[in-house]
Amino acid sequence: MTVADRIGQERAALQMINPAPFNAEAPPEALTGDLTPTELHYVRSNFAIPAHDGTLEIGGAVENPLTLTVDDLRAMPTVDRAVTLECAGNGRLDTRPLPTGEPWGSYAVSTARWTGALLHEVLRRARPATGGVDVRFEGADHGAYHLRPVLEETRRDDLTFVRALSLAHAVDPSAEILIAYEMNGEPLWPDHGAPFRLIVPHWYAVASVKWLKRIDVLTEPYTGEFQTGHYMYEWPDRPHKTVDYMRVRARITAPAHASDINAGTCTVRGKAWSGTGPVTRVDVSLTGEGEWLPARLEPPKGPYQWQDWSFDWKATDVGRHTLRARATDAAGNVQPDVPPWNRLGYGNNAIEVLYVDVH
Ligand SMILES: Nc1nc2c(c(=O)[nH]1)N[C@H]1C(S)=C(S)[C@@H](COP(=O)(O)O)O[C@H]1N2
Ligand SMILES: [Mo]
Repeated sequence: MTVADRIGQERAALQMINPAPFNAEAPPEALTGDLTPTELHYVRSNFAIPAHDGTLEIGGAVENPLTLTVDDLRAMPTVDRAVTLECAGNGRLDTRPLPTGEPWGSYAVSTARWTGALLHEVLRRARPATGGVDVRFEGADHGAYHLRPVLEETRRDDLTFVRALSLAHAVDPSAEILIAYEMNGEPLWPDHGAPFRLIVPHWYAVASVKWLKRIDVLTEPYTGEFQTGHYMYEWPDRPHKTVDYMRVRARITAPAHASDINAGTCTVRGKAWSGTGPVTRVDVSLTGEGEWLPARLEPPKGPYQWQDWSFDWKATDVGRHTLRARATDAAGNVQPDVPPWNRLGYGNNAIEVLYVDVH
């Protein structure tokens, strides 16, 4: 089988949003389990899958520059974490006016088990020099790109995908940022960043740089296109702000939208997650407005993964019913009813609404 055939097979079960660069949502069943099988994990790439020579350079303001291979990373202490990744553009299609950017529905979210070395241990070996501020992560992927701001939209013929984190975040052992080389127990697939990628728990997945090629410690704050141009909340009424933590959100996985169910007890189920603390409650509404009823919420199975919730609905009234689910996290964040509009359509965590017909 050719590489192209294999990649085609790996993509077959996804809901395509864009063929090139390939962007695709998970199918609805991907949200039912604790972990999303790799072939059902959403894919978001700004450029085509790049060639990668298998080495990772660590340099910039460090005392001990390094070149690592996947074997070097495997020789370091191994950490294994289930991490929910959500694209900051997930839900963009429901925002009005509709911004430009990939028209994501609500399935650019998945949870995989990622295995790798800890970023803070790699950086410790490289010994950041005093005066370090940010850490820059460069992917091997690049291509033509339309830059922000919109008033002066210009095209760059060849831009590389680069993101940064603060040095304090990057070296914080409790942040557990991974340089992952396995996903669900297998070497990374090409669409998910082979041979290795960053995994930044709790952050919108744009921070989790795929096809990682270089890591540089910087003595000035990083201001690149994917840091301060795109992936910014351009609020109409507030200062612009970089996209960071995943906003609290619940999804309903059963019953399906617009489905027919028999009168009787119907268990409404779903997932809930947040980058700003565990989800502490999920409430369900059966009227489309008004009264909220507490759902059963399962405790987190790990620090970075979505939680299950369920609600036994006595669906005895025949007819059409509107269901909503609303999550709250430990920081007190609650989902809004209406998408919080921003120019590029990021962070839509509005309450999901669906209807079902009881017969
Ligand atoms: N090198 C590189 N890394 C990247 C991207 C990219 O375009 N290039 N996209 C980011 C975005 S916006 C998301 S949502 C996640 C998607 O990861 P996945 O395709 O494994 O689901 O990768 C992030 N890492
Ligand atoms: Mo994303």
